[in-house]
Amino acid sequence: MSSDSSTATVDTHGLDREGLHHAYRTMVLMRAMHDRATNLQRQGRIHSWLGCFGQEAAIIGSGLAMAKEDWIFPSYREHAVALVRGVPARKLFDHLYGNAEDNAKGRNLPPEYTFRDINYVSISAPVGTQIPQAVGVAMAAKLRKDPIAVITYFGDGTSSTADAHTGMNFAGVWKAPVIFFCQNNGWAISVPTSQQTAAETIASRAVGYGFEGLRVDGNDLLAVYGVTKAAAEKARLGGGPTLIEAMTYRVGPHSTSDDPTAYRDDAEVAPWRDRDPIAVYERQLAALGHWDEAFGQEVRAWATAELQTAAREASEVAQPELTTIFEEVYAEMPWHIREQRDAHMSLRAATPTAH
Ligand SMILES: Cc1ncc(C[n+]2csc(CCOP(=O)(O)OP(=O)(O)O)c2C)c(N)n1
Ligand SMILES: [Mg+2]
Repeated sequence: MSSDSSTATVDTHGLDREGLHHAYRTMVLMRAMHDRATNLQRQGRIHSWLGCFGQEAAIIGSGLAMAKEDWIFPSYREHAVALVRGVPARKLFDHLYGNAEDNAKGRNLPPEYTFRDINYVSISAPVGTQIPQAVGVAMAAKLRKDPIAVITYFGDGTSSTADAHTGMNFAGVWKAPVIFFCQNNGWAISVPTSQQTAAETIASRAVGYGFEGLRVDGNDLLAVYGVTKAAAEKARLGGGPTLIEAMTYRVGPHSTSDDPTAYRDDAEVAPWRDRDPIAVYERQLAALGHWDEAFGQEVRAWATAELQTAAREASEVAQPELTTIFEEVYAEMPWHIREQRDAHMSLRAATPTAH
């Protein structure tokens, strides 16, 4: 399914000019953030960075399709879903710096963002754990008769985990209002998608779980928006789960610890650069009369300035108090944690320079 401007008409699936531009700004911001955060990591200012270079359409198109009340169970590349749901870039940097204003107070690994006010739930490091969790929340919503949908994101590699099977099987049996959004980006670090499954597509697995599965051009924001919106509406109306396989490509490295030249040929990457999701979307917007080069430049300049300010401000915030590592796991601190905290405090008092 594609709504590229090379086809006769561009279907906006009901998005007005403001919504279209909001998606565009978020895409450009996310792309600029990739460069900014990579540089900060190389300078040793942040610990690590996992970007979504080349996957902005899949992430932002699907995120935009979800309603305010819906719940998001992301993997580690979907921070742009938080941006498109109104989280300021500054909050992403607070997390990357692990400063005192980071929602996780520096206690999570850098891609484990958490934004409670927009129902964006933090992941855990083992891939796939978010999938059964999302199904659980979807089931709870169904039992409570809350008319909401839940979306969970994962990659082609993660589609091979036991958690993916458990989550999808359970959701199919109980008709949970959940969308399984698989970003097939060609790679799971250095393992190609061809080694994940003998099935022709990941989407086809949905048949075995008793619900609908479909593939979408993951580099076409409007196509992704359209199918995700339809899946969310179906879920809210009691129609059960949908598996969406968004065909895209991880143009950048897996993370700042990865060097993809060690395991893939640049000839494989080149065609995807030509199908850059931002360029695809710009052509669509231009065909609708909502984009020209001057507007593109204005948005790029805005994004650069926005990120400079956000990164600077976050870098100036103090580190969290060390005692916060003992807090907020239990509503009331149990004795053994209190003992550890007190031992830690005495040690610090005795050796003030050692942490
Ligand atoms: C259970 C588990 N196994 C292995 C890892 C190490 N690991 C982290 S990311 C990753 C690749 C996942 O690939 P994919 O699901 O395709 O997502 P992508 O990185 O392409 O977005 C692996 C193997 C992990 N975090 N958890
Ligand atoms: Mg992958």
